[in-house]
Amino acid sequence: MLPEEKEILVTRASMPSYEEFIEEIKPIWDTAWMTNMGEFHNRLNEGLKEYLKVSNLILFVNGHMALEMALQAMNLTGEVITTPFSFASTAHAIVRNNLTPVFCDIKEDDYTIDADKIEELITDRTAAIVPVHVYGAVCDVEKIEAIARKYHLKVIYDAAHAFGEEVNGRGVGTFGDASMFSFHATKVFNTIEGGAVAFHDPSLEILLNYLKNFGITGKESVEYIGGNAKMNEFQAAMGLCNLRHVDENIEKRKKAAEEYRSRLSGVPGIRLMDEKPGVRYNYAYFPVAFEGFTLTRNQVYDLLAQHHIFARKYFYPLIPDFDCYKEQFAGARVPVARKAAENVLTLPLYGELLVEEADRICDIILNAGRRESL
Ligand code: T4K
Repeated sequence: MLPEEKEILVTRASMPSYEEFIEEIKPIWDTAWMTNMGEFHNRLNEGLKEYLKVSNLILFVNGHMALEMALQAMNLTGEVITTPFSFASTAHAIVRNNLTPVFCDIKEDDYTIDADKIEELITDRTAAIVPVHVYGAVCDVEKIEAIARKYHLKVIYDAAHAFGEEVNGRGVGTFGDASMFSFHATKVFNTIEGGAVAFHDPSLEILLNYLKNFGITGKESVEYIGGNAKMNEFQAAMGLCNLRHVDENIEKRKKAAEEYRSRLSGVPGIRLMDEKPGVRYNYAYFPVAFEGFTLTRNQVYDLLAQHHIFARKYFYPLIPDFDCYKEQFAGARVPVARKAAENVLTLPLYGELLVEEADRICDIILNAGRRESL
């Protein structure tokens, strides 16, 4: 296959070598212990606490259930202020807890919730804020903390995209009351499927552990209406392997991301996401906004697809415009988020993406842009 015919998807899961994984899971055949908080689960839990620089962490079967159960553990009622510019999971976790999402607009420079617009949405029913570190851009954590303190609100971050990020050396999962990380195959670090909640109040640990195991509290007692959200031993084993390589993986992503940045920054009509000083980024996604470029976002998407390059429109449509929400929320006043949903394309980015491939993607976009402007 010619290099220009090779299919390039938006991401490609990072995996250890076949031999490394097989060696890792061998002991499971001795113990036959495959799930329910086994040895691999517990080792990964400790390893991740250290890597993420958080004091309290509980593993889950996936990021979505982690977020749902973090919200359940907070015992909230009423409204939750959140972003419309995210994956379905964020709003679904709120609604599935019988809470009402209130959509706050986002910032143009990094697509995170606009903290200056939160206060005007607070009512006497507001219980919490669920911001998202979307694409790995860290939210305005200080402003959000000040608002939460002033109005006695809980803050639960959706940090699905922010694995391993730090702000001035502090783990991103230490902000707010809790943070959810996703370890899905498409993420910077994966356990095939998986997730975790990092949290501030250590007394939540017992409750979260009960909730993920049906609310069972003893041999003959069930005190909570929990679910089944346990990470199994094979997932944890994949995590233990991937954790050994995650720094190397982030370095490789960084190289491809830097190539995109150097080729695309300063091009009229193309806007790249701002990077803030003091943040250790993980290069999870590379979003590009086409605003007044010679091609629209959708034209760039189609053009790349003709070259077997499958970028993605994360996050289109906007959550309030989903079929399941539009009746109630399509009127949400979120113009910046609407514009982002129309204009942003996330380019392929993963550890194995070669710098030359990133370069070729830029060539395709820039050459077509030049042709159109003639
Ligand atoms: N909050 C936010 C902000 C999130 O973005 C997500 C998940 C969540 C919460 C919930 O976390 P989890 O419960 O998922 O842990 C993908 C992922 O399924 C989803 O985890 C992720 N966000 C979302 C942004 O992207 P799709 O429907 O776009 O995935 P899919 O199947 O099209 O895969 C994308 C590309 O990834 C493929 O083209 C190739 C590559 N891939 C995919 C899979 C499944 C692999 O290389 N290996 C694989 O096994 O949702």
